[in-house]
Amino acid sequence: MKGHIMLIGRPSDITASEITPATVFRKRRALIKAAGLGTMMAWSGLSLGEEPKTKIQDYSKSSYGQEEKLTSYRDITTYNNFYEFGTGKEQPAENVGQFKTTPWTVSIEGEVLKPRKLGIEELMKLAPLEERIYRMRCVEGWSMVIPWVGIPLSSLVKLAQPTGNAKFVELISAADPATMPGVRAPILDWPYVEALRLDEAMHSLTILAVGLYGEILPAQNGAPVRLVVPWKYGFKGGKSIVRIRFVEKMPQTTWMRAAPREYGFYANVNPTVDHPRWSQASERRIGGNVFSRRTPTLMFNGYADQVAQLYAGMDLRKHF
Ligand SMILES: Nc1nc2c(c(=O)[nH]1)N[C@H]1C(S)=C(S)[C@@H](COP(=O)(O)O)O[C@H]1N2
Ligand SMILES: [Mo]
Repeated sequence: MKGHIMLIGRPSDITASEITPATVFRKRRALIKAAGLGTMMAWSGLSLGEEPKTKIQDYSKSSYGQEEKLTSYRDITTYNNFYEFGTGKEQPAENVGQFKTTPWTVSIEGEVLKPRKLGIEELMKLAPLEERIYRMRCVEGWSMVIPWVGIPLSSLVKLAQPTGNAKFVELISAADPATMPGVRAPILDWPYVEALRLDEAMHSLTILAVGLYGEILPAQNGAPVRLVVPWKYGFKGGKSIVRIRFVEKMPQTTWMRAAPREYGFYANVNPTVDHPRWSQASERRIGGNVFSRRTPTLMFNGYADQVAQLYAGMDLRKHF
């Protein structure tokens, strides 16, 4: 068995928000100092530890999640799981420097009438860009509230025109050893693969995200395009997607291959199905302090009204 954080012991309960950014900024400051870049950055109007941002021009707000308190931009972009850039929570933000997200094409393949390569600019025009504020829950027991900007995955499925044989959609992430240091190590079986049943892919909550907080997605969050499925554990949301393949048989996903007893195909957030090594009954919202209480985890991450019917008649203990 391969060694990686999700497989080793219980996830630590250290509060990320206070500790992580400070550590990142300290390291980055040291790097910038070493490279003599301090004056250059001051010159360009950026302060230390701040990345340039690019506003998304045309997107509309939506009513999704308006009542939620948003996790800060800093927490969302410095506390990440993106093992292609290392297994530490701060490593993705630190290690994405060489990773190029333009130009970018997504290849649509398999059981479709219209296989094709789609440039990221074309993909962003498949449907009106919309902000969706979603609760996100990691299998490790922490959660965030993230204002994504994206399009429904269904708009891409409609463009592809799946044949009658297509039952699942496989989403394959980039795996470039030259620019993704984690890919040079046997952390997982690269490339990272996730998949959905076709009806899950068509559900209106399922989006391809290209931005957050109205800005183009930062690399550490899966630029230029990543999957977001808010009723499932975070690992279903593959980042930096390069191929979308329509298939007849249920794909073996990366985490199923890594640890089939621990990570099932469905990965629906379910407080009554514990991870074999820890409880899933509660969660810790990132951005609190050490005294913040864990809150009860909700079935389907609180989206049961909208998605429970997808699993009618299924034994969700067996199909975890
Ligand atoms: N390609 C790829 N996608 C990935 C991962 C990864 O390691 N590689 N980690 C997953 C996990 S475990 C989580 S919780 C979310 C985290 O997304 P965020 O960092 O944008 O919050 O990304 C998911 N997508
Ligand atoms: Mo996760």
